[in-house]
Amino acid sequence: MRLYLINPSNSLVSIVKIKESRWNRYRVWKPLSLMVLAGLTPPEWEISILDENLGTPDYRAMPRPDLVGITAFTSQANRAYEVAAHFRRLGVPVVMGGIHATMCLDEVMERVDSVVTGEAEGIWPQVLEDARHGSLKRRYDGGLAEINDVPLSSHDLLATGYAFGAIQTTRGCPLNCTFCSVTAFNGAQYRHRPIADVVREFHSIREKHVLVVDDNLIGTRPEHMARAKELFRAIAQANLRKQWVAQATINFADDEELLSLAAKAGCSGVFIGFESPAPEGLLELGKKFNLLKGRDFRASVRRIQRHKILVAGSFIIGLDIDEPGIGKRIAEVASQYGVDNLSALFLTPLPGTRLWDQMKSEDRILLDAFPEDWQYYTLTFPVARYKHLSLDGIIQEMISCNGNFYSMSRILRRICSNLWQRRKPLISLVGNLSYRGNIRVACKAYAEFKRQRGIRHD
Ligand code: B12
Ligand code: SF4
Repeated sequence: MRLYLINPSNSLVSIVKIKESRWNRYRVWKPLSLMVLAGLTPPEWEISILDENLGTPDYRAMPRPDLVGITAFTSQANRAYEVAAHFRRLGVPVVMGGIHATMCLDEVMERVDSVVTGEAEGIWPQVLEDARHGSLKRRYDGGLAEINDVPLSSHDLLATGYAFGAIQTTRGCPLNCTFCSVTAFNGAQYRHRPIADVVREFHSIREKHVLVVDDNLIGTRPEHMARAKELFRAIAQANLRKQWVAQATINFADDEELLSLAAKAGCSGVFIGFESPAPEGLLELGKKFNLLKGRDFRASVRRIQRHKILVAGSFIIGLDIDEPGIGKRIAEVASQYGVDNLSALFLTPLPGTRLWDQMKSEDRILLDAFPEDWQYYTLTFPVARYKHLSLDGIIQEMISCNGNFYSMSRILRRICSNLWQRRKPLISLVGNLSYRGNIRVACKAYAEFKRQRGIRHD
């Protein structure tokens, strides 16, 4: 039995455009969901994982599979349907799962043979068994998986072509920010995998650099942090010689022992969601957590960096409180905080989020010709009506934000400070040049987006 597991690409996503900016090579990440599915698949299936981010396979030249499984974020849904249509025309049954299938069940049901909602661990073997007997059901629901039963992913199936491996150690987030789908999809309870499993899986990853995909590796409560410390101790003891990056909330900065253990375990960088330079912005996004303890963000960033861990900060443009000038303000604030990289994203109502419900009820979702318009739900295009910013206006804010933060003079200043503090100047340089290179790619994409939508410069 031959199984294809496919990660569809979205050609509008700049980080997969390696030809246009070679630095993007370092930012194409492995589709971990498909490696998890492969790990759950019994040996009688011959599995190929096809990641279109590395180039579109010539499906017509490939042997006919018995089953196709497709994963998709919302931004990949369009392409997922094209791939599904191709295989269905050949009479091959297609199953789709992942975040988009879960949040937009009806739309997906119309376009594939079977949909799996929720996490796959508890249900995938059943789906395969039914497929083998030609009795696939239209819908399966995996719900939330029993985290102790998450098997080791099949990392060997996607061994080349990536700068980073990928691993997951926890699922779920209690914070439920308005714009984020994680709480809706993975639940509010913070669930962690057994540490021994994580260490064993780390061993099976060939890449020296690894992305820990957890939404918040350290959690929010003291017991979460105690577990993170235990994990870091175990990774350090295993002497894996890996460098890894992860996502965390800003409280990562509050515990010296945690930081020191993370660094010893190989943590080289952390993505932190600062989201808005204004406290009212954080309240609007439901991220009150960042406001706790009257935090000094600059001092927090410094504390992390002292352990030679790079900090990438993420901010959102397009909040109801955001007015013209917000792009430059974010660039200034991110520079003041001292982050090594800035990732600015457009406020985007993703299906299943509180923001989606709110914007839908206020009739503010502008790009709503679905499924075609899903391709723009990459957080790198404006898709809604923003309170104080027109579509052209918000695009100009984004260009100003990135142009400002990634000006050559600012990059040089950051790299000098990295050199001075012996904090991975080379990695920081690659990150900065990758973002800078993508400004050009983004401007081209905005011009095309505006042309298609008939938007004129304000
Ligand atoms: C790692 C990650 C990335 C990596 C992607 C790596 C990759 N190639 O997959 C990078 C950094 C590139 C990335 C990019 C983006 N991401 Co992202 N990302 C994540 C993150 C943090 C983890 C994903 C992951 O690997 N999880 C671990 C695996 C095991 O879980 P899983 O994917 O959910 O898979 C399970 C189930 O969904 C199911 N399943 C999944 N696929 C399938 C398929 C079948 C057939 C079956 C049966 C089951 C099944 O089974 C799996 C096991 O239980 C998630 C948050 C999250 N917690 O999921 C956000 C998340 C998926 N990203 C999100 C977004 C918005 C994006 C971007 C659009 C914007 C951005 N800048 O972040 C881009 C677009 C990428 C694109 N190509 O279009 C949103 C997606 C929401 C949505 N409705 O689409 C999420 C949920 C975060 C959020 N804030 O809401 N992302
Ligand atoms: S943005 Fe981060 S902190 Fe907020 S709900 Fe999502 S994962 Fe949790």
